[in-house]
Amino acid sequence: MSELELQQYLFDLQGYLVIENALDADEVAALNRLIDEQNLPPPGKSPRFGSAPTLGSSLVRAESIVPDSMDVGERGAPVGAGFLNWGRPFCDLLDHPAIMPVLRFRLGEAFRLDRIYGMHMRKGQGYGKLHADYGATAPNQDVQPGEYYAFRNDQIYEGFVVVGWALADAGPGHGGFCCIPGSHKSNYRLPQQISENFEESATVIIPEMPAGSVLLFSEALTHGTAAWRADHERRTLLYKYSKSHLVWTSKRVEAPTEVDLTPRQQILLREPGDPLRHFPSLFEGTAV
Ligand SMILES: O=C(O)CCC(=O)C(=O)O
Ligand SMILES: [Fe+2]
Repeated sequence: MSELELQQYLFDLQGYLVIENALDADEVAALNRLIDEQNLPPPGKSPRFGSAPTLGSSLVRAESIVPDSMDVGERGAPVGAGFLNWGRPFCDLLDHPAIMPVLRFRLGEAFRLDRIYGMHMRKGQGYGKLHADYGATAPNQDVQPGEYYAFRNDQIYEGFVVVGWALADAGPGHGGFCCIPGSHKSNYRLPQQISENFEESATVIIPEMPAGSVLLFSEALTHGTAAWRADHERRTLLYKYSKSHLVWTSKRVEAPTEVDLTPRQQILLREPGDPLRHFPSLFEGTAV
């Protein structure tokens, strides 16, 4: 069985996948140095930094979704490019070879970057609660069905894949990203008994992610953020991808002014469009 087949199996089974050593120690250090240079305020009420686009929508209904107006530490213009403006290493993660084959399997040939933000947390900091953006536990259950694609129980089952780059060690002893493995396939809403005490629930796990690991997960997975327990600061960069015709917000991540993107990276920032008709393949003439 090839490595990709193994990754496909695990992603499908668990709703998430961790690839260790996707970045080497020098690459992790370079990204951390560039973040340090931003002189961000210490992690505050919201752990987010470097977001794009900034949302702040009054239409946000889900309590679990924190409007980006709560973000702190925004620097660099235009604000619509977020941390992509902080240097080429952030842009090179957009289509890093470790993630492209997995994203292709989940999202097809044509997909786009919907939004980005970083997460930093200090010891003792908690955040959020368990949530899923698609499926039985999602807040969008009552949307009207669309046309020509399969809906079960009028629910949206298509979704997003989140890519999270660990720039500091994270794992069961530290806190950070947590999830209920396999919950992207669940037919029932998350029971209150689990959501109320999710950090104590045996069904909720925190994957081991040494610095340099990359995490991919479906937004249909029930997931959240466990309180940070480590002495060192949590640092994760999140890149959220969707099929080319799907969007989360009416705003877009803008191209950075400080870095020239490659043609493939530029495709990721295009306006949404029907796959391969109004949005090109990301894999034309490439090995991955
Ligand atoms: O990495 C985390 O703490 C969870 C972030 C999250 O909820 C998300 O990306 O949707
Ligand atoms: Fe989330």
